[in-house]
Amino acid sequence: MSTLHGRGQVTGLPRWDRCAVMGVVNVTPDSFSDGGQWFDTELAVKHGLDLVTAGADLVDVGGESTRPGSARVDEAEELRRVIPVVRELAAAGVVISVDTMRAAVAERAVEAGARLVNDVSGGAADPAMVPLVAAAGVPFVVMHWRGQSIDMNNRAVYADVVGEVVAELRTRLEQAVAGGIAPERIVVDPGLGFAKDAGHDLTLLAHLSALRELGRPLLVAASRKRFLGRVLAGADGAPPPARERDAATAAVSAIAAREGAWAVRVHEVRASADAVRVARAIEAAENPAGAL
Ligand code: PMM
Repeated sequence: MSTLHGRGQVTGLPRWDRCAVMGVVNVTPDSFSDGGQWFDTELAVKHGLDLVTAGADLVDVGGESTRPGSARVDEAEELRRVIPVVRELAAAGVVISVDTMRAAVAERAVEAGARLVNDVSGGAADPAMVPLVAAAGVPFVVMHWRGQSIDMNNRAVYADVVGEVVAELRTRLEQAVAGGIAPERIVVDPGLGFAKDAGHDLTLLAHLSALRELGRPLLVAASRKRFLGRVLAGADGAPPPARERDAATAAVSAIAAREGAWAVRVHEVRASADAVRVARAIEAAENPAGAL
């Protein structure tokens, strides 16, 4: 079944010999899965360090919730939440990614030590983002996005979700490259749950190899998302709470790693760190010559 023809490498980041694990620190009061838990600089920093101890290769720090229906936070508040956490974790030697749609936040985060800019809008929300990332020379995550979270569920309309997501991501990728970001610094992400219903997310996961046709490393961020709640729902149709979706998240991590994903983005790191190691061991058994 393997589609492992190399998961790719991202210039400007360490090279991992397996699917990497990106741990999430949401410095927000309202993220859907862990909102409020780390809404304090000291707690957020400690949580980031704990994620590294649990096996995270890099830590994604965000200060704005993107859950469906959420409104934007203002820039000053986003900076206040994110920058001290990025600075302290980077100073401790952690590879930091900043999850932001704002160029000003990305800029300050990079100055504070962030090494990757993770923009869920793929550069679409802020026209200053692509030029900033190009000038800073840092890697950039281009996620599939069809508009702000406040009304994104209305945009979950596709005739062919895989074909449309690939085509729309390709356009964003080309715009990022045209704006000066080196292709070898770009990661692509299908944006599970963003303008997608559970069926769309599952279909995309069933066709990860189509996304890899974009020729860039792939980030898969399934952690605790609604589609897992739907899959795990009991007979009454009620989904388990977000925090009870970590075993299912790790199952996706194993599958994504086997499908050649470059990284998985998860809230609970330990199980996914184990999952990507198991996938790596199977890969090594499959390709004893080590063609990664
Ligand atoms: N999802 C969320 C936040 N940031 N970044 C990327 N690259 N891909 C995603 O799918 C993504 C993201 C929302 O999840 P959270 O609020 O639970 O962190």
